[in-house]
Amino acid sequence: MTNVRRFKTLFISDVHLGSKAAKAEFLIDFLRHHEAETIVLVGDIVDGWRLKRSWYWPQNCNDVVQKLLRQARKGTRIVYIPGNHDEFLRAFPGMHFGGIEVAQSIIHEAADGRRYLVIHGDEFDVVVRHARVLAYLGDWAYDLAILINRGLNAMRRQFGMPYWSFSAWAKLQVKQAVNFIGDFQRVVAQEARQRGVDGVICGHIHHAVIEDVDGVVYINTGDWVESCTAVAEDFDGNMQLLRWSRTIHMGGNEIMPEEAKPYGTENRLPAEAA
Ligand SMILES: [Mn+2]
Repeated sequence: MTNVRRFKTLFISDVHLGSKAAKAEFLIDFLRHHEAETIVLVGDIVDGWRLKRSWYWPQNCNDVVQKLLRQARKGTRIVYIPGNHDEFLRAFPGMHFGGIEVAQSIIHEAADGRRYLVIHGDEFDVVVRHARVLAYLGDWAYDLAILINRGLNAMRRQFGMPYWSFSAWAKLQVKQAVNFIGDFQRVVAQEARQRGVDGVICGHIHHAVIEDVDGVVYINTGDWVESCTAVAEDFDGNMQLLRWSRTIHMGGNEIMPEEAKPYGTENRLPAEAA
């Protein structure tokens, strides 16, 4: 029998369904063993860019969608915050489909009263890329860079241009890539501070972690391309990182159970699909 762990909230991002790297089977297995009152999908769940180039949608991608829709029918609140790879959904803020609500970003109030800004994170790509110069120039430059980022994305959408890729850039500029995670964390934490919340929950850079960044709780949900991580809030408002490391033997049906382990803070560079 499967034993199910119940949480107040689950945060999941960067599944990249539609790309061959997506670990859909692992996510289905994870969802079988974890339930929550609310599930927040923190962007890049579907990889629209990949699908546009060539259609790849095996049955297990449907299974993930079905599983989530079934949860919604059973009363789980599901919020979908689009990322840059599923930004086609950004045209529908406030929309509901199959019981799933779409939002640009949300403020999540945890059981302990702490408030978190929940956002995918690509909104700050331009800022992160030029974080060092901007820090030197000051607040006005930050604000301007965020505006430019928004404008560039709108233009790309308009002309059907592919999204500028973080990981491709990070690979080209190895030296900067080393500083990249820290820059991203500081920029996102600064946004949270400006909005007067206690913390931020985001995805995008495929680097799962919970840590204090300049007095803000910085939480990154990681991904289901490599690390298979999610963030769970218990009924007291405690946030924890879950890593789903069960081994699935695809040949037979047997599953080797292994406890979901808290994810360490090992340093690694952003993965392929960010
Ligand atoms: Mn992303």
